[in-house]
Amino acid sequence: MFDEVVEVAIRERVDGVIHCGDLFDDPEPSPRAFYNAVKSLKKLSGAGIPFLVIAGQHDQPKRAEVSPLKVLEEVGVARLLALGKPSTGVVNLRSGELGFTAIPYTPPGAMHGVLRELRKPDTRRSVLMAHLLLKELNLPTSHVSLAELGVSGFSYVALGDYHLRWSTNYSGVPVVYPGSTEALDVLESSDERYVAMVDLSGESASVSWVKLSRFRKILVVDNVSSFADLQRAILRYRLEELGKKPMLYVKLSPKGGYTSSSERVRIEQLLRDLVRQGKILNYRLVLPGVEEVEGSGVSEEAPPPTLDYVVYEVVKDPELSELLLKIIRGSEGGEGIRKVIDDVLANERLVEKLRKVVSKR
Ligand SMILES: [Mn+2]
Repeated sequence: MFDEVVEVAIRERVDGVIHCGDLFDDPEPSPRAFYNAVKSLKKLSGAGIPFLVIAGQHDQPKRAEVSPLKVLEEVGVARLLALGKPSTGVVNLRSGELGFTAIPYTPPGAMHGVLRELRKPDTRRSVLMAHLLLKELNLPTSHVSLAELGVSGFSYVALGDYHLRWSTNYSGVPVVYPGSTEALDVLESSDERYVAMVDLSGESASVSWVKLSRFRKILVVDNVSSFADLQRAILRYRLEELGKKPMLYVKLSPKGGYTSSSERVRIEQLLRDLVRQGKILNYRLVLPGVEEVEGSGVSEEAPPPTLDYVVYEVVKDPELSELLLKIIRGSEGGEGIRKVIDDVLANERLVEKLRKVVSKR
């Protein structure tokens, strides 16, 4: 986790830590997230190591709110190099001057204008920091190539936005996505997280990797067809032995006994209990019929959700979502709507549930 990055920085006595955006996952972080960030960054500044950061889209507040990075700068634990538009300048590190050009998250439409006006620093060594997805990553949301970015002349190119480790060398300049320090999605459930150690003392930059160990794991439980299935899988994972509460990603099998509502209710209950008991951080339950997310890359565009998924996400209750789906499909000419309503009225427990949902609105 980020705290471990700070420990590495202090242990390795680095000159500075650079972060290329999305330090926070939310432009309005929780007090807990703020507290953790300030606590870690204070250790860093206490050790005389500057923290240089640019904004990702998650650090850029919508409307006229204050960016959380601005708050960190105000309390003196970060230096915000670029928030809404690019900047070029020089920072003084223990080892001397470091020139920088910083490109915060920029909407695709504005990117080419930004690149045309980009200036390079006039220093012996310099870093290009940018929050963007390179075309070279081959993602549907990529829109800038290394050639368009114009990396020649920089000593090092530090990139953010892509959550997995990726690096290349472009006409002698190392170009690096170190990846996120935490996995945020099941697509990133690779078991490896790194920080890049960059040495700019020589003629050309050299990069080495430090592997992190304390990141959060995402446990995937596939093909669950019954409550017992899930229970067994969870026992196998030995949750209490993992250093950090994991996230649990549970996929129900399309041909399981879970199709009886009571089985799904039990599965959900178990997952909620695990959260309440502090054994997992959260969970994601995927019902069959939800399109599989394909590929191993990270896409910011989720696949179009199915009706089942949308309804489930709204009510967060398997039994109620099944009922609503019946009603919706019944009105499309499937099972008669009258019969669905009669069934509901015959089920007192369900009527009570519905009453609660309605009274909450
Ligand atoms: Mn981003």
